[in-house]
Amino acid sequence: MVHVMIDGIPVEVEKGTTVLHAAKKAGIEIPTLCYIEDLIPDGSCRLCVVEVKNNGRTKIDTSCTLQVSEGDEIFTRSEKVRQSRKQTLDLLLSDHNVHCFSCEANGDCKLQEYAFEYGLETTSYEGQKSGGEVDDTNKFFTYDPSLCILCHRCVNTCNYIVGRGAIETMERGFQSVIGNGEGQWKDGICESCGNCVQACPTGALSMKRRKKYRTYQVEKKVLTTCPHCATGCQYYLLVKDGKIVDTEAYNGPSNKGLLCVKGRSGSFDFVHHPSRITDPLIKNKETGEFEKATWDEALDLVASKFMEIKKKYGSESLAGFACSRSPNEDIYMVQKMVRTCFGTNNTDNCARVCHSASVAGLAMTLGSGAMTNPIEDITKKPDVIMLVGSNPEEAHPVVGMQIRQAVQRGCKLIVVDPRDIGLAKHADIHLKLKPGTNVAFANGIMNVIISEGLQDEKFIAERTEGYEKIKEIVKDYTPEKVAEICHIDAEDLKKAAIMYAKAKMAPIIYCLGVTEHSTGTEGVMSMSNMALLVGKLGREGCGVNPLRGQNNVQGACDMGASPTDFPGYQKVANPEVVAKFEKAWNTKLNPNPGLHATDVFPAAIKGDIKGLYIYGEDPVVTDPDTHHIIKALESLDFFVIQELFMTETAQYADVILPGVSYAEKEGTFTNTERRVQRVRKAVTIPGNARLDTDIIIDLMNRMGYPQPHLTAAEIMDEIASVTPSFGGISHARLDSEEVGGRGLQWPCPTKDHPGTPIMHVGKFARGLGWFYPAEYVPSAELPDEEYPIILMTGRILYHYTTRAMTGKTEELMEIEGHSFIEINEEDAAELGIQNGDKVRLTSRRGQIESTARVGTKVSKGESWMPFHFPDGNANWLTNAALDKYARIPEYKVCAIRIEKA
Ligand SMILES: Nc1nc2c(c(=O)[nH]1)N[C@H]1C(S)=C(S)[C@@H](COP(=O)(O)OP(=O)(O)OC[C@H]3O[C@@H](n4cnc5c(=O)[nH]c(N)nc54)[C@H](O)[C@@H]3O)O[C@H]1N2
Ligand SMILES: Nc1nc2c(c(=O)[nH]1)N[C@H]1C(S)=C(S)[C@@H](COP(=O)(O)OP(=O)(O)OC[C@H]3O[C@@H](n4cnc5c(=O)[nH]c(N)nc54)[C@H](O)[C@@H]3O)O[C@H]1N2
Ligand code: SF4
Ligand code: SF4
Ligand code: SF4
Ligand SMILES: [Mo]
Repeated sequence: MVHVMIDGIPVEVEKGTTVLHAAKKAGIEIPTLCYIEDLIPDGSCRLCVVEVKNNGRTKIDTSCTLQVSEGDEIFTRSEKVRQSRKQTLDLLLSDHNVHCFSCEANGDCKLQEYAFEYGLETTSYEGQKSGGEVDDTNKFFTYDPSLCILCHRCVNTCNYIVGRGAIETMERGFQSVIGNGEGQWKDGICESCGNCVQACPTGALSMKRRKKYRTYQVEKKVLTTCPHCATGCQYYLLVKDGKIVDTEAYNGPSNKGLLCVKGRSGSFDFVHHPSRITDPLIKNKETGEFEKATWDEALDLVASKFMEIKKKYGSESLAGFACSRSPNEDIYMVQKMVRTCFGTNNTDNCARVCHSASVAGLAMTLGSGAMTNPIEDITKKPDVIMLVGSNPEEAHPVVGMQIRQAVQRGCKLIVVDPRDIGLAKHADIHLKLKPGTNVAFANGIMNVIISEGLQDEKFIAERTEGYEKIKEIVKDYTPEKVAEICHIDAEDLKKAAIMYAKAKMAPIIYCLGVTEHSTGTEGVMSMSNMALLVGKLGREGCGVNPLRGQNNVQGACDMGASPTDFPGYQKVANPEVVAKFEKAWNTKLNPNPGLHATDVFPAAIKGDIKGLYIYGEDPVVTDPDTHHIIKALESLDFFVIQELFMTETAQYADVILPGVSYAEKEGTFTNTERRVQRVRKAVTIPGNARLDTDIIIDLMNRMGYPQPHLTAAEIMDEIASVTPSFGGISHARLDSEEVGGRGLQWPCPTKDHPGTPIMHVGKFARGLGWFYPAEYVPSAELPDEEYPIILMTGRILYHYTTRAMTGKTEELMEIEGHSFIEINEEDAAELGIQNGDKVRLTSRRGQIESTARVGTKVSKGESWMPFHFPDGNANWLTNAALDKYARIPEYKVCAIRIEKA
C-alpha cells in the first residue's frame, strides 16, 4: 500500500494505482478528455495534469499515467495546474470551430463544459482553423473534423472496447482526422454501433437524430432494458415532448456501457410508428376486412368464443402462446389464463423453435436448462473459448464485442461453425464443419481427450454418472472418422480437443447452430458431455453457456409458458405441483401435459385444435414450412392475436387486440444470464391500446375466473410466491440501492439472497452430472440429385427476427433491406450464377426468389440465408422435422435446388 495526500486528504491505495484513480477514491474528480476506464491511458489531451511534490521536487504530470509514490503530496486544483489546463484548453479551442449555439452537442460537450469552468470564451491564438470535410456517409452519425480535438477516444473505443478496429487517425493534408483509412466512413467495416459517438467528448461525432433535440429539452431519461436480444443491455430512453428521441448506454452488468446498432438506433422508432395498431379489430366475416371495435365488443367476443369452443370440443381444443419479447409479468398472466380459463396446458413460447433443446437437454444432464455462467465471467477470465454454432458478433453483438476483447487480451478462440463468421477470422482454430454434424464433432473431441488421458478423473468420479457408457461410444469416433463425417481436418480436431482440455478456464458458448436440428437436444447434451469430461462446470470462467435468443425468452420459460412446466420449471406431470397451483390459483387445473407449439399447428390441420390465442408471435414468418402454418391457421375455428402491428400472422386472425410495447409499461426481462432486470415505462400508451396484462386480466374475468387487476409489481409478487427460484425477487428490490441496477440472477429464493451468478457449484442441480450416450444421426433431409444443396438459415446484425420492430427504422432498412442467399463460388460457377444475380430457390415445400451472394463464406454444397425479409423468406423452404425430446424444428438443415431466375 502507498500513502499520499491529495488536496489535503490522506489516501491509502495499492502500489501501481494511478493518481487519477487515487483521487477518485478520495472523492476528487479530475477533468479528463481522452481517458477511458479500463484502457491503457492515451495521455494525449493533457487535461488531467496534477502537481506533485515529493522529496523537495515538484512536477506537473498527467494523472492518468502517473502512478502514486509513497509520500506524494498531490494538488489537483493548484494555480499551476489551472494555468496548465487553461493553456491546454486554449490550444484545443484554437483548432475548434466554436459555434456552440448551432452545435448539436451544445450543453452536452465536455470541451464546452471545461472551457466554461476554466473561464475561456475564445482562443488567444490567431490563425486559420484547419477544418476539413464532414463525413456524413454513416447512416446514423456524422463526423465533423472542425470539431475534433483528436483525443482518440473514438479510435480507442472502436479498437479496444468494441474490438472492431473500424477507424484510425489519418493524415489528411496538414491535418489529422479520424476515419476509415482511405475511403469514407461507409466504405469500412463500421457496424454503426455508435459506441464511438457516445465516447466523443465534443460534437465531432454526433448522431444525426440530435438535429431534432437539444440535451436541455430532454424531459426525462428512463433506465430500461433493450427489447431485442437476450444480452440484456441497459440504457436510457431519452424523452422529449412525450416521444422517445434517443438512447444512451448505461453501464449495466452485461453491457458495460456498450450497445449494438439495434439497441442504440433500432429500439424506439417502432414505438411511435404510425402503423401501430391502436384499436381492437374484428374481422368482418363477409368482407374479410378488419373493422374497429370497442374493447367491450372485442373482449366479449373473444371470451365467449373460447368458452363456446371449450364447451363444444373440450379444453384440449384450445391453445395459447406467450411472447418472449414481452415482460415476465405479461407472460405469467398469459399462461395463467390458458391454464385457469382454457383449462389446458397447451401453452408455449418461441423458445420451442429456438432453445427448447437447451432447456430440455441441460435439464436432463445437469438439472437446469439455463446458461451456467455470467457473460463477464466467460469473457474476462478464460484462456480458451469454444464457440459452437453461435454468431455473437451479429446475434448478441455486445457479447461479441466482449469476446473480441478477450481475444485481444490473448484468450484463444475455437470456432465451430459451417460458415466463415466474423469471429472465425480471430479464431486460433476454425472447424468449418458440415451442418448437422455437431454430435459427431463433440464425440470426436471426447475421443481425443480420452485417448490423450486429459479427462478429469476426479471430477468424473465425484460428480458424474454414465461415464463408462459414453467412453464406449466415443471410442468409435476417431479423429479420422469424425473428420470424414464433419468435413474437417483431423489434426485441427485434435488440436482443438487438447486446447480445450488443457485450458485452465474454458467456457463452451453455443447457440442455434447446436439446437435447431432434429437432433438438437442430443447436440446440446453433447456440449455438456464435453464439459463434464474435463470438469469445466460449476466453476469460474467455464460452463455450458447457451446464448438465449429473445430479450425475455429465458423469462418466458421461467414463467411457465410451457406445456410441461408451471413457473419455475415445476412439472405438470407431478400431481403435488398441480395441487400446489390449484391451491394458489383457487381452481381445478388440468393434470395432463399440453401440446408443444410445433405440434399445435399439425393438430389444427387435423382438427384437434380449434381455438388459438397468440400473444405476440408471428409464426407465418418465423415457423418452418410456411404453407403448413397458413393451412393450420386457416383450419382454426377462432384465432386471436394480441399485437403491436398488423403482422403476416395477424392477417389470419379473427380478432386483433392492440397491446403495448416495452417502452409503455413496467415489468422485467430476464436476460441470458438468468438476470432479472427492470423494464420501465417511458412514454404513454398510444390511442386505445391497453396494457397487455389488463387485456389478459379482463379476458380472464369474462371467461369466469375471478382475477383481480394487478400492477406489474403485484404480479411479480405473485410470481415470487409460487416460484421458489424467484422467491427473493420483487420490483422494489430490483429498484433498491442494495441491488444497485445489477438485477438479480435466479435462483434467488429469499429476500436476503444475493442471486446466483454461477450454477452447479459443488453439486449439479440434478445431483450428479449425467453423460448422455449420444450417437451421431444425420439430419432429417439430406441433399440428393433433385435438391443437391444444404440450406442453413439464421440472422444478420441489422435486423431482428420478423423485423416487426427493426424494420421500422429506415436507416436499418437502407443498410440491409432485402433477402439474399450465400452460395459457394464453385457451386455458383457450376450453376452459372454470379454475385448479385436473382436466383430461384426450391425445396420440397416451396419456392422463393432471392439474390445471390457468391463467395467462400459457406462451403461447397452448402448455402445460408436470413429469415428476416418478406421478399424471399427462407421459411417457405425450411423443414418442419422435429427433435424427439424438445420438438424443435430443423431450421439449420434442409435440401434445396438453386437456379438462376
Ligand atoms: N441481429 C439479430 N440478433 C438476434 C436475433 C435476430 O433476429 N437478429 N434473434 C435472436 C434470437 S431469437 C436468437 S435465438 C439468437 C440466435 O443466435 P445465433 O444462434 O448465434 O444465430 P444464427 O444465425 O441463427 O445461427 C448461429 C450460427 O449457427 C451456424 N450453424 C448452422 N448450422 C450449424 C451446425 O450444424 N453446426 C454448427 N456448429 N453451427 C451451425 C450458422 O452458420 C450461424 O453462424 O439471436 C438473437 N439475436
Ligand atoms: N428459418 C428460420 N426461422 C426461424 C429461426 C431461424 O434461425 N431460421 N429462428 C427462430 C427463432 S430462434 C425464434 S426465437 C423465432 C422468433 O419468432 P417470433 O417470436 O414469431 O418473432 P418476433 O419477431 O420476435 O415476434 C414477436 C412479435 O411480438 C410483438 N411484440 C413485441 N413485444 C410485444 C409486447 O410487449 N406485446 C405484444 N402484444 N406484442 C409484442 C412484435 O410486434 C412481433 O410481431 O423465429 C424462429 N424462426
Ligand atoms: S460505430 Fe462502432 S464500429 Fe463504427 S467506428 Fe464507431 S465504434 Fe467502430
Ligand atoms: S471524433 Fe471525438 S472522440 Fe474522436 S478524436 Fe475527435 S473529438 Fe476525440
Ligand atoms: S446486444 Fe442485444 S441487448 Fe444489447 S443492444 Fe444489441 S440487441 Fe440490444
Ligand atoms: Mo430465438
